[in-house]
Amino acid sequence: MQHGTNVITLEQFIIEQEQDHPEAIGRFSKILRDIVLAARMINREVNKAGLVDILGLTGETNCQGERVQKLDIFSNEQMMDALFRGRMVCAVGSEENDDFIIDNESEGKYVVLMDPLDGSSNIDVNVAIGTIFSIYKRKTTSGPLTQEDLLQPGHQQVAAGYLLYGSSTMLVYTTGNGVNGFTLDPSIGEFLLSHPDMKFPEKCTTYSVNEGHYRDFFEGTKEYLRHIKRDSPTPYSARYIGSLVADFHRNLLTGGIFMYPGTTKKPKGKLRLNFEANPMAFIAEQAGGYGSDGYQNVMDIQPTHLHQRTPFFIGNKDEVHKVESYVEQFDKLLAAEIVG
Ligand code: AHM
Ligand code: MG
Repeated sequence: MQHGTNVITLEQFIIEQEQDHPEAIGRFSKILRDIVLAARMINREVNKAGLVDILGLTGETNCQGERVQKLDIFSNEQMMDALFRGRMVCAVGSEENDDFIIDNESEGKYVVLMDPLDGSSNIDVNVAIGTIFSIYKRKTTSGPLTQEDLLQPGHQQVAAGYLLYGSSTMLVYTTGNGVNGFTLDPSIGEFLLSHPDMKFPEKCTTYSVNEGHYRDFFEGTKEYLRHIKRDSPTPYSARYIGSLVADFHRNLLTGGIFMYPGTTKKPKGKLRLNFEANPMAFIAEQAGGYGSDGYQNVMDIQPTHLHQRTPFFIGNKDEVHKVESYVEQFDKLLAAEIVG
């Protein structure tokens, strides 16, 4: 479609997508709008986090025994409120809640999984953080929700995206028709299409991993890391922010691989399959990249519980396949302990 101006707002873009792909987009564009509304509120609080008393620990711990910060709770509440108010969703699974929150009254057909504020250790040091979301359509058509509705493999996602609260605020999302990025123009309060049809650059130039854990990595990961440092004609750059959204986003723009591997202490690593790995893998795939647990596409894993963790390798497709080949060679016998 032709535009008289170069500026396309998110709202205009959504409307055009609905017209061009009515079968693919359907009603979940309403959910996208609800998420963006919540994200604007989160963004506002993130921007003044250093100024107001919302910064700091509540003293509580989340269901996985990790410390919870006030902004996490605020973000979770904003997302929950916006999603349930919109009435398009019947259940939401959040990194901040032990179990799914289910609205039995809702006629909504969608299930949302989210990490309302990812990279929480970076909040109080003014480093980029993000919100990650993943949208599924319920499988059953009526009656109470079943496990089949709630815990679907990632390749069933109908949409996924993230908000990045960085030096500028961005929304990057896919509905299965490529990946598009929007930057918030704070002067008019609108997200504007700034990164149409995002694709990983051909060359992988960066690796991102918390290498402080190197001694605990399994041999396949260690050998891959030795390989890229030893054999690469041009050295890779090491870049690690410690916020998945920010690390992934940089690699998507510049070419790179992000890794959160399993370790001898935590064979399944740290990241969550449903809230972090699957949505990022869907976005990566739509941008020509790939997300793996070292053995398989993470989106092929049938989740068995909401807070399931997985080792995670994501970025340029060939590079992630390269990691898989090292895992295959060195860590094959560990698969039973790690996979799924
Ligand atoms: P969180 O959901 O508690 O914020 O943890 C997830 C974050 C990711 O954004 C990031 O990739 C990872 O934890 C960093 O972990 P580490 O500090 O162990 O390197
Ligand atoms: Mg997280």
